[in-house]
Amino acid sequence: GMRRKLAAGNWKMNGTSAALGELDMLATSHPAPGVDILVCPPATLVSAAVRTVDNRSIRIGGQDCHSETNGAHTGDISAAMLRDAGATAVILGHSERRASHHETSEDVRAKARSAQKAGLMTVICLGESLLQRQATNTLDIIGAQLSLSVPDSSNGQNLVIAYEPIWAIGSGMTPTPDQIGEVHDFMRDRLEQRFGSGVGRSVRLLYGGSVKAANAAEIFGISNVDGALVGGASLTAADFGPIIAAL
Ligand code: G2H
Repeated sequence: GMRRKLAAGNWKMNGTSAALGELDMLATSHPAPGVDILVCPPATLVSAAVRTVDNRSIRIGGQDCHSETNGAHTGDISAAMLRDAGATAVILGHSERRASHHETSEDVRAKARSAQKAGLMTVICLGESLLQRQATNTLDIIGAQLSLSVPDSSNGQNLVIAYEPIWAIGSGMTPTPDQIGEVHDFMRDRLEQRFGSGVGRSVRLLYGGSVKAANAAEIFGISNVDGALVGGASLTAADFGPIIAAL
């Protein structure tokens, strides 16, 4: 197809410089010519991670950024700073940030606009809670998050969407292939409606939430699933490598 597969690793708040050895091993043992690999370590490791991969086929990204370029925002980092450190991507709107840092979809869109302007590929996360799914309005939730979180400046190169049902994150529970396919088909339709079929069809749609080697091949076989956003199983080359190989 026209969309290159993408395996994205989200290290969350895990990893000190010792973890760079895993990245080096991943780059050495899993050259995956037909697919894209993105690793998003904590911000403290971005520069060192860029040096570690040393232009081998892994891109490095951040896990969040501020919507402004600089200023009085203690503790925050900007998209331009990530870019300056060598990152080429950033995860935005992860449910852990929406929950713990009260990020709204409007916040996520402002961050994404700034990140795309700085030349970063944005991996925008969305997903429903268990309560929302039980109330059977999953597609309404996803539709609203998608339209509010994605900026107009998006295209197939600077936008990736990750569907991460909150109840599947770090829980070991994964949705059925039909449940994943329903949401991914819906997101594809919405993107084509908004951006036209050319751009809409070129945006990559990742699934995220308890992806591991044992379920990766089945998930990658679902229509409109172009890869995965992987948390826990992206921390070691031994776990992440087989997931990449299943793409
Ligand atoms: C969802 C996912 C990565 P995990 O948060 O973003 O984490 O694979 O550990 O469920």
